[in-house]
This record gives sequence, structure tokens and C-alpha cells, in this order.
Amino acid sequence: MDPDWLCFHSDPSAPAFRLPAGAVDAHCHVFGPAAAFPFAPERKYTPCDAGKDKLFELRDFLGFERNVIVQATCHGRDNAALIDALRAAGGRARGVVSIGPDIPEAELKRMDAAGVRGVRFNFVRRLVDATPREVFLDIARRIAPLGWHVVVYFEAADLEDLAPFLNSLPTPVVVDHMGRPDVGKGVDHPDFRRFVRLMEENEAIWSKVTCPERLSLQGPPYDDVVPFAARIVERFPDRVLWGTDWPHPNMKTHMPDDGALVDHIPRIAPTTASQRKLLVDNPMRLYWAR
Ligand code: 0GY
Repeated sequence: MDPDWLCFHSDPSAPAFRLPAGAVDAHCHVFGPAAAFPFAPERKYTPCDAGKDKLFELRDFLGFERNVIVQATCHGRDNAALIDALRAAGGRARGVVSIGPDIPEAELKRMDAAGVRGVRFNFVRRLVDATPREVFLDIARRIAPLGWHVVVYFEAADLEDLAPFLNSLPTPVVVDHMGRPDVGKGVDHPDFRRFVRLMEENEAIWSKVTCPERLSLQGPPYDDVVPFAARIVERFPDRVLWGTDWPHPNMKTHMPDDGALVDHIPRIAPTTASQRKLLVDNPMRLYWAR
């Protein structure tokens, strides 16, 4: 583990907000354990172990029914820890993997049977070496016939350049953490308006309204992030997802209390109807349609 790595919260609080029945934590990861699932040689960080047992324990403690596990960059394109977690979850987890364009068809089918429903394209330079867009497009064409989608992670400053590529993808596209807005600039800044416009103009684009702890400049209780997520939930109630982001890779300022993160949900989705869409209907439609 990196010397400055912060491990996940060892004793999260019980949330006061009661999640609706069937709620999905639609953005979380597994790290190792390294002894069973070694980290990738090309990784940019070495985390603490955070395996499936801990993830499922947290799921039950917080009151979630299901997880969507997203391949973390510390495992590169080796999705073994994720697939192992999906198999152990007994239908209660789906996965988003990292793959190359020449992955054998049989391997895609094996992943699909395990519960994989998407691929992740990462553009964040501190996390990965760049992949050419043609390669990503080839991958998207390979997975589209399976009914999978693409999850993208990028920084707000890169959206203008990336938008034509995102609009060219042949699948639904889920944007991690609202495209990482600079919350210091405010919701009416052209950068965030560009993201809202992208969602307005392309109904295939979804957003995870996740990671207040990562985007906040103020720290808990993350008041400065609320207007951003609330705006996206209000405008696009049928295309938003929520997740804990456990075990919170690369959090250097503090480690969030996962119970407090759940208590953040009613601040960004104030009505029962919007909470149900965000936590149940939307993730079920995208990940458990079959
Ligand atoms: C996140 C955010 C981060 C890391 C990763 O795969 C990853 O390594 O996603 C980050 O460092 O911002 O969504 O977990």
C-alpha cells in the first residue's frame, strides 16, 4: 500500500436515511486482496486490500440490496477480482470491466454470464496511460451487440474535446461523478453548463451523481457539491445513478464515513419518487434488465 494511502472507514455510522427496498450501490470497487488477486504492474497507485467480503458487509450494513462493481485502474485489464466478486454475489452484483479490443468473443460471453454489463473508458491522466479513441471505439463496437454500455471517467476540462467522441459511441454512456465539475466555479459556469447540455442533447448519456467527498472543496458535509448533483437529478431523473465509491481510491484529504454519504442522498434527491428512480428503477433498468 502507498505510504500516503488512506484505507476505507473502519467504523461507518448507521445512516439515518432509510434506503428504498432494492436499492443499488451503482459505483464501488474491489481491491484484491493482493495475495489472491495481484495488482497490475502498470498501476499508478497501490491501495489497501478491500475485497468482496468487506464490500458485501458494507452493502448489508448500509441497507443496499445490490452492487455495481466497477473495475479499478489498480487492476488494469485483469478483471479476475471483479469477476470473482460477481460470482460470489449470487446475482446481487453486476460489473463494469476494462478490456482490450481484441478480447476473444468467448471471454466476453463468459463475462456476460458472470454479470458484466459494461466497459470502462478512463481518460484521467493520473490514473492511466492514454488509450487512442479508435481503440475505445473498437471496444464499444464489440460490446454493443451484447447490450452492454460504456462508463467514462474524465475531468471537466476535457469534456469539450471529448464530447464528439462520446456522442459517437453506439451504446448508452454513463459519466462518472458528473464529469468531475470544479465546484468552486458554481453550477452556472460554462463548464458545468456544457455537461448539462451534453445530457440534454443526447438521451443516451447518463450521469452518476456520486463522489461529493471527491469533488468538495469544503469537506463534510459537502454542501458545495449539493447544487451540482441536485440539478442533474432534477433535470434528468431517469438517467442518474448513485454509488458509494467504496473503498474510495486516492482520497487524500480525508476518508468519508459511508453512512454519512448515504445521508447525503435526500439532499440531492429530495422526493421519494426521485430517490426511487435514482436508487432502484434506473440501475435496475441498466444492469438487471436480464
Ligand atoms: C473512482 C475514482 C478514482 C479512481 C478510480 O479506477 C480507479 O482507480 O476510479 C479516482 O482516483 O478519482 O471512481 O473510484
